[in-house]
Amino acid sequence: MSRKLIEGQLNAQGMRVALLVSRFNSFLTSQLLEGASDCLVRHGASEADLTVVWVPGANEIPMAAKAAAVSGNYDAVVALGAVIRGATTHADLINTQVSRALSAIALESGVPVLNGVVSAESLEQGIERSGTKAGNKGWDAALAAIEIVSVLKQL
Ligand code: INI
Repeated sequence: MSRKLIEGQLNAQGMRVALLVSRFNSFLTSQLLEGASDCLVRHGASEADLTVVWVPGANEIPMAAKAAAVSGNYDAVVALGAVIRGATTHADLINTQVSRALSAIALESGVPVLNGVVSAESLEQGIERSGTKAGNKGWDAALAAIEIVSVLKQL
């Protein structure tokens, strides 16, 4: 008997996604938003099925993520933020709290919540991860959203 295999299809057609974006470091997060939207649309999502939600900072992303996840309106929630370590004393705390909260919301709600929050040591590193030489973490999170939504549909 052959093994059963479940793997994600990278097709975002009909996928409804909430894109949560923090205004803090918006020159970076706006690039993450462009990367995430571009990824979803290029994989078949319709612009009309994407909802962009701006929140003050990374700390506020989980609150909006919870509301979006339990609303029943979205197949996935993609969190986009940028926390620069050199710029604040509490960056580690923000990163830890946000990533734990996002995982908990996904598990509790059953709706995938993808973490596209850039955590960088410096502004330069933040720029590198927001659409320059180290790619675009927004795109990566959106692609992971497409894949996991497809996997969960098959389980
Ligand atoms: N918010 C961020 O999204 N990135 C940061 O780097 C950051 N720093 O450096 O402090 C940041 N702080 C604001 C925070 O997310 C909240 O908006 C604020 O604390 C109000 O709750």
